[in-house]
Amino acid sequence: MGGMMSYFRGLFGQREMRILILGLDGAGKTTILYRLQVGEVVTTIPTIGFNVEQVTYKNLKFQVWDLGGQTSIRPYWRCYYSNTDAVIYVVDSADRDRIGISKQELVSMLEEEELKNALLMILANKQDIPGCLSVTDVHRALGLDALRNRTFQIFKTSAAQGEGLDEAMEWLANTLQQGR
Ligand code: G3D
Ligand code: MG
Repeated sequence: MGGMMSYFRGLFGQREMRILILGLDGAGKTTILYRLQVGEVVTTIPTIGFNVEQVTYKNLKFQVWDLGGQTSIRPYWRCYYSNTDAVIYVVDSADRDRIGISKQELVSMLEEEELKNALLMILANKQDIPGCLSVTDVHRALGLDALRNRTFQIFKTSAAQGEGLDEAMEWLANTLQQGR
């Protein structure tokens, strides 16, 4: 086992761990999923047509879909929320126009009862793009100071360049292990 999955070593052999990778379209979620390099990504289109990408590695299950857009399909997301151990919330730091929408989506997601015990890891992605929001800007724009009763951490990443993901995954794996 190589790369960043080695951080998760301590979690193998335990019960299934479910990790959701969420954020607006274009944030970099699919890129991150492939960066994990844990095997074949399977795309399914359940019920009324939103893509769910999934990859399973040992007892870790990563699932990805796009937030935002149609509110009519929102209730169907709930089917995927139960037993979630962690949410990786990906933000396009260069998309200043939609950071407000990204915040709204984050806030409504965190109101879901099924996610109340899930860890939250925020990735301020696309840090390689000149003029992007800094990690401090993203922190502020998402209103993270107002978060209560939530274990969370924010990291700056460039999924395209593979930067920052190691450190983030190390935090996630360690924090998941502590709460096990
Ligand atoms: P999504 O799955 O959240 O919708 P994707 O997002 O992973 O499909 O990424 C959307 C686009 O952003 C892709 O470009 C991808 O290569 C790019 N991208 C992802 N992460 C980064 C990053 O850290 N920096 C930069 N500069 N680009 C990134 P295309 O051109 O394929 O649409
Ligand atoms: Mg995608």
